[in-house]
Amino acid sequence: MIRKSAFITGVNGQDGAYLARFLLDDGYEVHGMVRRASMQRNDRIADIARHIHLHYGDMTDAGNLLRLIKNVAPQEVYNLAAQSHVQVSFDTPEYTANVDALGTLRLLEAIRILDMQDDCRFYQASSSELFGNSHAAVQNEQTPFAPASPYAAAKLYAYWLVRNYREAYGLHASNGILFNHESPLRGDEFVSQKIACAAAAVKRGEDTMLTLGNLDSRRDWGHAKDYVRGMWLMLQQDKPDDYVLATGRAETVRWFVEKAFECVGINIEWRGTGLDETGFCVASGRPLVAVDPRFYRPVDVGHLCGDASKARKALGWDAAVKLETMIEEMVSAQMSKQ
Ligand code: NDP
Ligand code: GDR
Repeated sequence: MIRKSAFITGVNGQDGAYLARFLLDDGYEVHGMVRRASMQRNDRIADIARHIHLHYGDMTDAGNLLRLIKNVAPQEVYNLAAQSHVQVSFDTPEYTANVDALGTLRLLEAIRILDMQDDCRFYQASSSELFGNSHAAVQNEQTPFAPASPYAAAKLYAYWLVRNYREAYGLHASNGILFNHESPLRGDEFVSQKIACAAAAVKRGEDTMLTLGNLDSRRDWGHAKDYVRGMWLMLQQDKPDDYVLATGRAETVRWFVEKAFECVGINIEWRGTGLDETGFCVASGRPLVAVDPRFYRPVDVGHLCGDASKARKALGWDAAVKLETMIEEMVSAQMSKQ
């Protein structure tokens, strides 16, 4: 039997690591692109690295991407590489645009120049950040976009390019408009992992204070392993399309803190408001959580909650992992780290 081949940019990121496992389990030949100067090295894929064909590359290097696509000749391309931190995009807007927007253009152009549009399917990691502050209570594929960061603006450019290459050149290219998804492999600088890490540290007896930005922000958090299955499903359809993947449930950052600390047997009580809001351990009275304006964004997206009806109907996709279960998994993974 001929094995299908897939090429994943950002293979050593959270989603890349889950997707690579998923595709290997399905019998794919998996190729992944990593940067020579990667900050996270290949820790997330250490256990499967020998089964993946790893290639050095960078989304800012068009010739490199062209050569990789030519040599690998994949049937499926998953474009997951990105400067993916929203707050960092305010500090590095041009770089974020270069990687997230122009990087996608370079990859699509490689496929077009090589005349591979009939042999290769393309997945683009689009984001619920496209909706920004659209003020819709629940967002779906029809909700107008209102990007509120350089990251979201760059992702919006990539989103439209994907639709344009689909219409102009007949490329099987799909956007997955994914709401937040987390896991024990989530980067330390994202709020879910930061909270899970702090809850475990307090449980271990460390003298630490969790400092956060906007506690009122509401997000629709799912589990990465459910979401990579959705990416794959999009590329198995006869026709390309754009799909929202979400759980349909939104909670605040404050709620996430309470649940994560409950996992280690600590109840949090909030006192004060705004910058003075502090989370105390109910049992000991010790302050454990404080607000630090350094983590405020110039503009924040206050409420994201997705409607994945289209993906449920067309792809048979659903978010299987319950939010509470995922938080327990993340805290427990942090507890087992020393
Ligand atoms: P991560 O930040 O965990 O991974 C990003 C990956 O991109 C890393 O492998 C990183 O490698 C790579 N990368 C960054 N810059 C470059 C570059 N210049 N050239 C090549 N590779 C690069 O993100 P996630 O796995 O969480 O997300 C995957 C994708 O999905 C991203 O595009 C993200 O924007 C998008 N997304 C994520 C959501 C989520 O909730 N997780 C929701 C919606 C969209 P390195 O080790 O070298 O830094
Ligand atoms: P997000 O995720 O910006 O939604 O982007 P993040 O976890 O960074 O923030 C979620 C919300 O929490 C608030 N927040 C904090 N965020 C961080 N990182 N650190 C803090 O200390 C903190 N305190 C409060 C934020 O203001 C925000 O409202 C993620 C990324 O994976 C993107 O790549 C992806 O596109 C979107 O999810 C969907």
